[in-house]
Amino acid sequence: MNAAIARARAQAALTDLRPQPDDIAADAIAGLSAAPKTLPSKYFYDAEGSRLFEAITRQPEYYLTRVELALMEAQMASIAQAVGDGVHVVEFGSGSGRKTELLLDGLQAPVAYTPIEISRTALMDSVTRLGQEFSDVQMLPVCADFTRPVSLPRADRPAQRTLVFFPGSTLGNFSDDEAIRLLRSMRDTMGDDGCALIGIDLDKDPAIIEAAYNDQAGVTAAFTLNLLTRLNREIGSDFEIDGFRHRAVYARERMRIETMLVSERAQTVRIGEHAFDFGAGEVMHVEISQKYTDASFSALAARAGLRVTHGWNDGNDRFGLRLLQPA
Ligand code: AVJ
Repeated sequence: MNAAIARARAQAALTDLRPQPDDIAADAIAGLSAAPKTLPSKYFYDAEGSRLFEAITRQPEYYLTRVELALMEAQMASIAQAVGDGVHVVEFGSGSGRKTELLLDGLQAPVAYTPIEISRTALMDSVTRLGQEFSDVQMLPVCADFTRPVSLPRADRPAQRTLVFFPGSTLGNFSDDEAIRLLRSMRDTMGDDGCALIGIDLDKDPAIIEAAYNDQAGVTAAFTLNLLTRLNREIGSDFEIDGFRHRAVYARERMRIETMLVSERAQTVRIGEHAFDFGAGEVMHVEISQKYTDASFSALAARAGLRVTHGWNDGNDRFGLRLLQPA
C-alpha cells in the first residue's frame, strides 16, 4: 500500500456498527417464516454482491446507472446552485463513489463527506479513493445499516447545511412504509435547513424495465443467488444454490420490479434448528425496485414531511433526480 493511501485510510476514522450474524439469522428466519417467504435484499451487498452489482451497472440492459451519471454530469451546475455552498454531504450507502465524485467535484466547497454503508469493503474503498481526490473534504465514514438511526460525526469545520445524498433509486428497494420511515430519518439527519438529493427510476415501458433486471449475461441472476451463498457462509444455512432460479417481473399496477427466487423442486432448507419446506415452483420474494411518477414520488415525500423543490430528468424521462427539503 503506498503512503498516500495509508494516510487516507488512517485519517478516515471509522464508526463500525456492522450487523452481526445473529441479526442476519433473525432476519432470515423471520422472512422464511412469512407467507409468501421473503429474504431481505439489504444482505445482497457482501464483497461478492457489491462486485456483482458493479458488474450489473455495466450490462447494456441496465440503463439506471449510466443514465443517472449522465444526468448528474449534465445538470451538476444547476444542482450545485440549488444546494448552496459549504455543505456536509451525507450519503446513504456508498457504492463505487462515481456519483459522489461528480457531486463533491461540482458542489461549491463542501466541508465533509459521511457515507453510511453496510459493506465495510465498499465503505473503506470509497473513502480511501475520495479522500485522496478531495483533500479539502473531511472523510467521516460510518459502517452501519442506514435504515437504523445513526448519529452524525461532526465535521471539524462547521457546515452551512447538511445535504443527504441517496442516488441509484435505492429508495425503490424499500416498501412504501419503509421508504417513508427512511425519508423521515433523512429529514431528521438534514435538520430544518438541510436538503436531500434523491435518484429515482421513472415508470416507463415494462419491457425496458424487465430487460434491466433480467440481463442476457445472467449477472443479475448471479447477484440474486449470491444472497443464498452469503447466508450459507455467514449463518450456516444450507440453501442449495442450483435449487433456485432468479425471476424478475414488472408489476404494472404497483409500478415495481419484483425479484423472486423460485424453488426448482420440493426441498427443505435448514438454519440451526429451524427447517423451512419449499414446494416445487414456490417463490421467495427477495427484492422490490419501485419506479415512480412525479405524482407518486411527491406523495411519498409528503408523507415523510418533505417537499420536492427541484427536479431534473434525462431527456427521455427514464431517470430523475429530486431535491427535497422539510415541508
Ligand atoms: C440498488 C437500487 C440500484 O434496484 O435497480 C439491480 C439493485 N437489483 N439489479 C435496483 C439491483 C437488481 C438496484 N439498486
